[in-house]
Amino acid sequence: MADTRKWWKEAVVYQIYPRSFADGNGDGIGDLIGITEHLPYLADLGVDVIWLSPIYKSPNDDNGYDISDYRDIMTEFGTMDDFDRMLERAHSLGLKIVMDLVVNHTSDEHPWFIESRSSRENPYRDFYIWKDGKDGMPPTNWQSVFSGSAWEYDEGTGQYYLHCFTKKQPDLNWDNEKVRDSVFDMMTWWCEKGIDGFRMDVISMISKDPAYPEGPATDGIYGDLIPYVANGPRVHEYLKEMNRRVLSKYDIMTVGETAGVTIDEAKKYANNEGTELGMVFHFEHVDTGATTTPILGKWGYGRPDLKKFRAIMNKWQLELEGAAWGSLYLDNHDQPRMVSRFGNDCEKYREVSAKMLATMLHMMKGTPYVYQGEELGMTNFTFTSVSDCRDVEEINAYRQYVEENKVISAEELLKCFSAMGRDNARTPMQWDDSGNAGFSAAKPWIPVNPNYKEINAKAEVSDPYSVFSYYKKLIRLRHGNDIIVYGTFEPLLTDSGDIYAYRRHLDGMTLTVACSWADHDCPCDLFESLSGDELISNYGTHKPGILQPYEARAVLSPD
Ligand code: TEU
Ligand code: CA
Repeated sequence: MADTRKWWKEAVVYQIYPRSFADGNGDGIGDLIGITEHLPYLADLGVDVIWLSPIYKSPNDDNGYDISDYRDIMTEFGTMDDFDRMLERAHSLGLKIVMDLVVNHTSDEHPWFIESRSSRENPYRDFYIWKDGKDGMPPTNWQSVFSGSAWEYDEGTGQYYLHCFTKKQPDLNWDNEKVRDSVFDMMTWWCEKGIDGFRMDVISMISKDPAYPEGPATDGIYGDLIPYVANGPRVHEYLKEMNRRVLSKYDIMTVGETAGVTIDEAKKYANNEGTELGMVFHFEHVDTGATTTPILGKWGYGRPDLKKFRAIMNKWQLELEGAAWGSLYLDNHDQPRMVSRFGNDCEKYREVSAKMLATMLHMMKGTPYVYQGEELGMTNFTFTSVSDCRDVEEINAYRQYVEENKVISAEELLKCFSAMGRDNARTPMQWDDSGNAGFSAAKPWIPVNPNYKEINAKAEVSDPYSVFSYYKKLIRLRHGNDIIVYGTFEPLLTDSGDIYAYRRHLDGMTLTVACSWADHDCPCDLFESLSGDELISNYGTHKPGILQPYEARAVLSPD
């Protein structure tokens, strides 16, 4: 089925991590007033949609991904009035607002869970997943994503509840239709408020394998839970029901964060018939990095290999064609900074490699996502003490691997955090070169990256050669050229160890894109015989037959 035109296919999305974006009331924590004040900055950048990481009432065990009231705002972020003002201001600037929908789990402080754990007979008992232990052990060997068992024993009622993430994030039981009714009511309530869509947190995990089998061993103590919780037997049934009962009634954008998704599954979640979600995030390309593996799991780091990375990206580009819509991202609040990881954040190459990666991504097919600070070329942070870390994933890993199992030294694990940790993306937005990077008058909740004096929005907005100005141009190009949105994808130079190149095709036109991942000149003759317009490049002058270090070019020409 051919691509039907949709506003969200033509859009560029900007992700805000509210805690770290802008502090409006001077307490060191970002908030809704801070966001509202900076909306003109986003309108200037030219993005269409803002995705807000969770802003609901939460005890913040996982920075808002643990919700205790879906219809209220986190105290630190402001009030529902602040939200309404922000939404109105955004709409008046032509910006849409997409909410993060976290419904695989709630907080253990959500009234549903408080009821559920109060007794086995409570009407809310079946809102969550409770099981008996096996010989004094948890029901299965599953390890939670954030270390330790995925099951927590509840003294009061003598059973275990499932939590795929922290023990303060109990999983909802989607097999219970009352859970689905409650979630769909809540979603309708937000849609009626006028929001423009949902990003759905780990929505691929809402249907569990009813057999609850043991997982394949991970580190000797625990087993992997992903095969039994991701893409489960009823997930598509539930999403179709959600679509029928809520999504189809509004002209909204939806994107599923689908942990463990394969291409075949993605074709179902984001099918072009529109019976489930608009698009999905997959993880294959951001899981390519680990060339050094001091310990298990995500903590292996090392520069990703272009060949592997390209093979994954190309496969998704080609296989989703005509079947489903994709999303394009390298950065988000769960990933290290892309310029540090895939580019080169040394002084000489930071800007040019950030622009190269942006070109590579924004000229592909799919809806691009820009994560706050990415448009400035913000970099990773160097963690030298666990006291600088705020992420529950890092803190738990430190406890498990350094303090308890002693499988890695503190120094080595901090190196892993500096390369791969989620806190890299969560340091405050760098607005200007004043104290705390202009993020807050008070001490920020998480350290500021000391490079804010050189890397900040104030300096970049007025500089036509900045990373910011380059993103502005990329976004404008997408809005003005259907070929960037709807053109088909053709891989080029698939054996090259240095250059990522491809073509896009639409209506007798060809867009040729080449991006160098190398810090030296590389031969490339793709542009020599083309007569067309250069849409964008991160270099002012070119060398014939050569791509210079991290050079990127996109040229539009007739077929
Ligand atoms: O992430 C879920 C997920 O599958 C991963 O991105 C995971 O968080 C990461 O690999 C850990 O390193 C979502 C949210 O984006 C994340 O911030 C939350 O912590 C998580 O769900 C639980 O809600
Ligand atoms: Ca604040």
